[in-house]
Amino acid sequence: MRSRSRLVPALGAFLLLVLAGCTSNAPLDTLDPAGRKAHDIDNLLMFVVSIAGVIFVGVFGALAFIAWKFRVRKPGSDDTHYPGDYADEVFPAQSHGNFNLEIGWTIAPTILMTVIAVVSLTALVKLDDVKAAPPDASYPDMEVIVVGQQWWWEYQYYLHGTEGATEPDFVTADEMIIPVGQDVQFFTTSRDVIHSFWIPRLNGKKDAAPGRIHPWVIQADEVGRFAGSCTEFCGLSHAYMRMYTVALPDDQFAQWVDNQMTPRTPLAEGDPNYEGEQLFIANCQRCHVIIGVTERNRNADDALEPDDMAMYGNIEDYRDYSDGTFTQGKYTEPGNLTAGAAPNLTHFAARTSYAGSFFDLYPDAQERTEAGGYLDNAGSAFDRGTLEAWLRNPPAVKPNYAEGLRGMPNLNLSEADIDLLVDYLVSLD
Ligand code: HEC
Ligand SMILES: [Cu+2]
Repeated sequence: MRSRSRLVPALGAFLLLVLAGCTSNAPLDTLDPAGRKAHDIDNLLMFVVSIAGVIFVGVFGALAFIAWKFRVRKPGSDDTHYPGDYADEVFPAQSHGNFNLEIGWTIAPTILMTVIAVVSLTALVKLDDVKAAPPDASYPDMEVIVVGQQWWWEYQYYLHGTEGATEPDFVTADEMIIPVGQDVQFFTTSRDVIHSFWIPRLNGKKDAAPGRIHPWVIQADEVGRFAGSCTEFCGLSHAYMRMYTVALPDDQFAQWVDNQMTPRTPLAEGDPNYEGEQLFIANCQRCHVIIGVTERNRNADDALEPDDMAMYGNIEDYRDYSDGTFTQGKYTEPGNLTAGAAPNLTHFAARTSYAGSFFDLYPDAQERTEAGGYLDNAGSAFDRGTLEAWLRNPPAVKPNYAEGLRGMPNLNLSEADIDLLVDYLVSLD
């Protein structure tokens, strides 16, 4: 009775853990590889697991068999009777030492471990090759700098490589878009603490550390929207720091790039979103960039307010490192294109999720992308209520530390202003 009373809660806890793996809002599926590197990892896993599986079944099968076969029997059967303390128990013949058996169970595991080591090391060396294979792509030199920060990811696209470039061609957040089938060379880094970039269906994990640039490569076999998650504990909202990598057919990728490269023009008075844009300029441009609209881009030479600089506190630290430590890649300080510590919103409504991909802007995005319609946001219903809630009080829906310049603060906007801002934001396609 006592052992059962412990077993039930233990089993319950175990089942809950198993169930947690079934979450459908951001499936992190390591067993369903969809990229070159993920296949290499999966092959290694399957190889080791099948050997381990056979051994598991053998050992535990033998254990179960022996436990059953030599269970305590009623005395008086034909087995040898051991005249010890347990006079009523029946023991099998006892033996000590078996040369062949001992040699066997030394050599067999040694051979097995060697085989596993060779296969693992071969796979590791292969995985350690983080150079993109020569692509037959429309952007053969494209490189992306992936910047982790508390608690979202920024992507700086260099269509012609980082070498010699001073600024990325464009900057986006939350969702990294890649052309399907092709290797994309990217580099991870961080603005604050250590994060780790992980899209389980496409590749393993890569740390994003401040002051360092880590090369990494990603590729997807099929068109899709592949969920990921920050996988290095990075503070308060670590659990809500997610991302997607979206693989598009070549022509759609080019279309997406064209759109991202297009700056906005300030709206004319009388435009239905004119008021929303003015509210944005008044309330939001001290942190966010909209290319063509916000101050930082209209006059790049403008000195930033001290308040703004505070938002970039860690970038100063970063500069100190940047002289000696960097061997590859570039990292853009807040300038025309990077917003610093807040997402660039120039094409906010061209993404399908926001705030570290914790909220879906378009709830149908997953199925739509798989059906080839990632770019069709304009024709889909967006989740207005959640976006309103975000503007009403960000820390209430995604914990942050805005007073320490981590995350978006509550700006105490009126309901009317929130309405206008939401209309404006979803017009930024
Ligand atoms: C003090 C700086 C600051 C101000 C001012 C600010 N934001 Fe933000 N905003 C942030 C930060 C930081 C994030 C990223 C938060 C996260 O993902 O957890 C963010 C995220 C967002 C996002 C999600 C973007 C994405 O793609 O993930 C939207 C939308 C947004 N802000 C809109 C606004 C609007 C509208 C205003 C003005 C009313 C505004 N913000 C003012 C700092 C700011
Ligand atoms: Cu993180």
